Amino acid sequence: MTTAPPDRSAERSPTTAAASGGLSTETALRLHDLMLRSRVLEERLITMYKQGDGYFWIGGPGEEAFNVPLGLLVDKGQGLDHDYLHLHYRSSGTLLAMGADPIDSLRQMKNTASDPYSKGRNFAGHYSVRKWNVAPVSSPIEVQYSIAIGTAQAQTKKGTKGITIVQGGDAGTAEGDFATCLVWSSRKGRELPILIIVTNNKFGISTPYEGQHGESRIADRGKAFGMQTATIDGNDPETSFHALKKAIDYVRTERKPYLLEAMVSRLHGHSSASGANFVKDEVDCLTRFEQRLEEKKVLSRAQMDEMRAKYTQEFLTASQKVREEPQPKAETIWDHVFADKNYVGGEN
Ligand SMILES: Cc1ncc(C[n+]2csc(CCOP(=O)(O)OP(=O)(O)O)c2C)c(N)n1
Repeated sequence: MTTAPPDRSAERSPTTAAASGGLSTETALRLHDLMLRSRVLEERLITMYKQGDGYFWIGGPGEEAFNVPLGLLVDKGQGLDHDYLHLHYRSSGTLLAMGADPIDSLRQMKNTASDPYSKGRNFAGHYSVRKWNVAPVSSPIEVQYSIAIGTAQAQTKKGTKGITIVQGGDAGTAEGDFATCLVWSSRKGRELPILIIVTNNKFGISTPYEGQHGESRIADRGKAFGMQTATIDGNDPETSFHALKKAIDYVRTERKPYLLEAMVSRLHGHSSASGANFVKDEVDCLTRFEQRLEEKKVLSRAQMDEMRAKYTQEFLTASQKVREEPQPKAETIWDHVFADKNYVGGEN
């Protein structure tokens, strides 16, 4: 399968025209293509789960407008000179924007031996890519916030331009790991280059955000630690793109933490545990963005429908291929459990 979104810029009007507020037409098209691709990928994963080609689904429909710009803006690479990503289980848009092959997400859903993220061990959305510094996604929520301190400290010690980016949900910020991250990243004179992201979809599993938080904005908690903070509409790709760029530039240049809260939607509920059906009363970032692109005559409805049909067919074909791929062999059960080398220390 191809990983790079097709370049369709030549099909349309001047490429530098503002397609959507402050975004160039090229960027708007790139964001749209990746958001759509991520959405269709998640729909395929849900279908696979419902057809018995997987045991559990959890993923990112509703977070694309934020997660795709994030993937486009990171400094991708291996080692301390590049950015480290400690993501959560809704980060498919970020991975696709970084150039991940969507078929690999299907492989993880089907738990095939060819799954590059966990070799068939973990369930959907648990990405792990050493060559891009994507640390393994953890099922126990929010632990990534304390793990992220380690890569940020290593980057500081080595004096690199790389930064650490950590992301998790709103409910998990009630846990100690989040507080640990705030404390360790902001010690005076020893600040760490961490972009701390909270994607706030206003729910834990079934616990509503209202009633669980004394603060009205999670980002405000960073102020007590002297951090730069922002709360943004994460359903708007343009807002997200600019806010992420500003935050990433700040952390990279100042070598200090930044707490960014993005309000997002949860478009298929929490996971397969809550049915994974489409939720109609939440803002759909893709629908909203497509309406804007249509109004600005950047893309027609027919073009977008055609793209969706193409991706739907592409992922259906990919899921049929994955169904034929073997599961891990029983004798490999102890493989990939513990690291056999000090990879962070540079052993390869
Ligand atoms: C340490 C831990 N406690 C509880 C759970 C069960 N659990 C899984 S997802 C989830 C909700 C997390 O909500 P939030 O942090 O807001 O992220 P969201 O899933 O909404 O993106 C919970 C409680 C878990 N996986 N790990």
